[in-house]
Amino acid sequence: MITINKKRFKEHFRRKMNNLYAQTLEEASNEELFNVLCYVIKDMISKDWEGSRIYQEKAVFYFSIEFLLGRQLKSNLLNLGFEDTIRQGLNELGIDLDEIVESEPDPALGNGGLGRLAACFLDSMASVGISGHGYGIRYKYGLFEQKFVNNSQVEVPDNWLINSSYSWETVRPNRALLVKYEGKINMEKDDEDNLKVTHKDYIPVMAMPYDIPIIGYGNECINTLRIWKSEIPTRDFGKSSSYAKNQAASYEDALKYKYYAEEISQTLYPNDSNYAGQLLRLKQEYFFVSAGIQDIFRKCRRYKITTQDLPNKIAIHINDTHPALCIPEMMRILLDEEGLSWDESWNITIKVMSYTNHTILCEAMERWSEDIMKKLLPRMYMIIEEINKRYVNDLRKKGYSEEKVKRMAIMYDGEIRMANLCIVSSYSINGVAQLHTKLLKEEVLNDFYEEESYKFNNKTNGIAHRRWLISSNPELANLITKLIGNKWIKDTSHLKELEKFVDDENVLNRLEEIKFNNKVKLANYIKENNNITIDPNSIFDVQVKRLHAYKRQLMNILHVLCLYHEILDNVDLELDIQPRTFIFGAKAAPGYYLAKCIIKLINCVANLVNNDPRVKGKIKVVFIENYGVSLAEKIIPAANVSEQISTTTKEASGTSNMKFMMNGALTLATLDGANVEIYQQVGKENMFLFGLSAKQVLDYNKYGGYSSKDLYHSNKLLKRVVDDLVNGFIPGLGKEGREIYDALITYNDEYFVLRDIDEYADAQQRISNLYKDKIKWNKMSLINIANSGIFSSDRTINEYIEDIWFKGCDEDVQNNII
Ligand code: C3B
Repeated sequence: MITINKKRFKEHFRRKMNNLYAQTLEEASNEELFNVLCYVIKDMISKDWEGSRIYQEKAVFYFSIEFLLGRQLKSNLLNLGFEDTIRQGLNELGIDLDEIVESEPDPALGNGGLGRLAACFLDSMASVGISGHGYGIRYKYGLFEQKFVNNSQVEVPDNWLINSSYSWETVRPNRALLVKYEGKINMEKDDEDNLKVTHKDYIPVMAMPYDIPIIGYGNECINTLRIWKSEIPTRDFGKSSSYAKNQAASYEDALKYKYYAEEISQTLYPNDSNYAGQLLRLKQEYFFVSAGIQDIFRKCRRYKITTQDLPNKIAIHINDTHPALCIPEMMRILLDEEGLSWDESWNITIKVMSYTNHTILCEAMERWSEDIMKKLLPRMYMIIEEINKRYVNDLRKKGYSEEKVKRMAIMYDGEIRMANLCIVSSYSINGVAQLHTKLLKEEVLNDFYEEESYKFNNKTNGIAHRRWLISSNPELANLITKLIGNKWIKDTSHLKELEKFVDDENVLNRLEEIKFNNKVKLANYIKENNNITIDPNSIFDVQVKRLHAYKRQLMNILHVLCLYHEILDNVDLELDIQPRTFIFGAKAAPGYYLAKCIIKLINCVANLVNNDPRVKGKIKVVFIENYGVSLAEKIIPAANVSEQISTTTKEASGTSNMKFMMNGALTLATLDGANVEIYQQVGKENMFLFGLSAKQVLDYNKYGGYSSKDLYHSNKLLKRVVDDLVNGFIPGLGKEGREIYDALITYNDEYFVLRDIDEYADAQQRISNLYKDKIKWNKMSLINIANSGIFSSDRTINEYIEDIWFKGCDEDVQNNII
């Protein structure tokens, strides 16, 4: 058990400051104080961290191209149970823990939902106490920092490794590995007629591991997130390749080579749910996959795990298709290094791999050109080709039509479809919410589902409630513990016991007071950073997530424009409008023009509305710059309304919906993604539902019949706000307005904004009416909190463990192995 003693902590802290910086505490900056505290904590956990690396049980390796960790200090202190002692100790040294917390860099090694989910899963794997580790990339630059210049988004590099290092990480040069690109594959038979495969003339890149400890809550489990940095190989490694030797010949070539290697882990691709197909991305994907799989084999050899025993000892999880090359890379090692036959290698691989699909958006599906794969990763290409050949043969033997075979093939028309590769080569395929999984089974992956239905399952996403409630909303967490004890911290199903207090006015008032306090804190932040004064008595109506047309921030802002017109039209009547603050936070992918136009629109409408005295502060619009994990922790606890308004069928799950609910916000939603499951928990009387059903959207997509133009011409209010986009009504909005207008009218409104906006406005009106009845509102808020327990990622991870990782390969899969 890791324990702490205040006196010893203080001594340790002073000593560490002296060791690291040769200075006194008084001379130190907040950043230095953070670094020192971090090293002190690492010293304290080092024994347990070492211990957790010994595998007594099955180990899970979670491969993800993104891990959106957020700051670690507070959540580590919480999980270790050290916060109070350290706070007091530091206090006695004249140091404020909260200031140190704010000076920790926020590693943005992810874009949004997918990366944040991976981070929540790491927290939960450690907290439920399994040996579960992450493999990813140590990007030098994380997701860009967003600035607004003249109302438009400008991207600034996120130089989070200010002094080239991050205090939580430990670099392990003796565990560096080589990843091989390009070159030629030689196949020769040796004297005993065994096939020997060698990779010649490759370009070697060294993968340097950096380990970050992942600390479980209230247990001794400390797992590892290992992220790899790309470098030119050190001399020992260099010897192994003729390439490295030749490159050293000329200084210029050596520089080029350095660039080639280092570029790989230089920057995170800033695309969320959008496939760009660039060569560098494929290099990144193979880079961390190859290093990770080699690392796993090295560990297995060290612990004397035989290849046959691998499926009993390890589980490899492929988080979306970005790490799909895990499959051919594992095959490569089994075939070429371990000398196993194809069938033996395949049998092992398929029993180890599981895969999660995170989206049904067509534009997000990875498809690599065969030519690129062949040139960059010749051995991977060969293995994928063989998997495809066997699979297609098998399908043909079953007598399927050529049409169907074409749809299911891994390789088709010069492209490699990575989702198909994952489906064919894994024993488990899961979606991330009930509706999403249903759509995978019945629509997008229906061919595969009909073929191997037993592989498909659902794992509804979850969130690390320790970070998203206990750490970021301590007042609420304390109230909950006061009311129902602390069992809920380990097992969130206990939150249900809060329902006992649904008629307790004291509790409801306290709930309101806590929300108000959080709103004041957020209002202060917004005043300081955006110089906008907002009223904590107004409804805080929040939409924070990546900017994407399907998420429909556009519908939200068009509705604001409707309200603005209503106020102006009735300026003499003193409309009885419930004061509202519309809060947005969203980054757009730098190349996503429409999304950037929508950002500009929101900013321009904000300026217009906020500065018009006739509005009398009844509505305000705030777009908070640079939304990320740290900001989310401030914004979510302060929200009254959670906007989850995606076009039904398009949002696979959503996770901010769960965070808001757990913090007592009421959800305004379409029945999309995990909103459906929120609805199952609280019923329609405790949330605000509107919009097209999944079936209606699917039918429109299949059979047509939707005309946004007709709606525009038949609905005066709609026509008015859409025309505002192009008639100069919104100062500062130029050609961006036309772009949005075209998306809505000329291109028939792909995401049904105009179709849903009336119902959306009605739902908003219901919200305004209800907010007047504080008791009723607070009751609903309590019911939401009480029923949010199911959305803890501990629940999700336990399901992954039971149904996938520890259960292993189904008999059906085994019987069906091709
Ligand atoms: C996201 C989806 O868009 C969300 O609905 C989902 O909640 C999360 O993944 C987590 O499952 N997603 C993403 O952030 N990036 C992708 N490339 C694909 C999906």
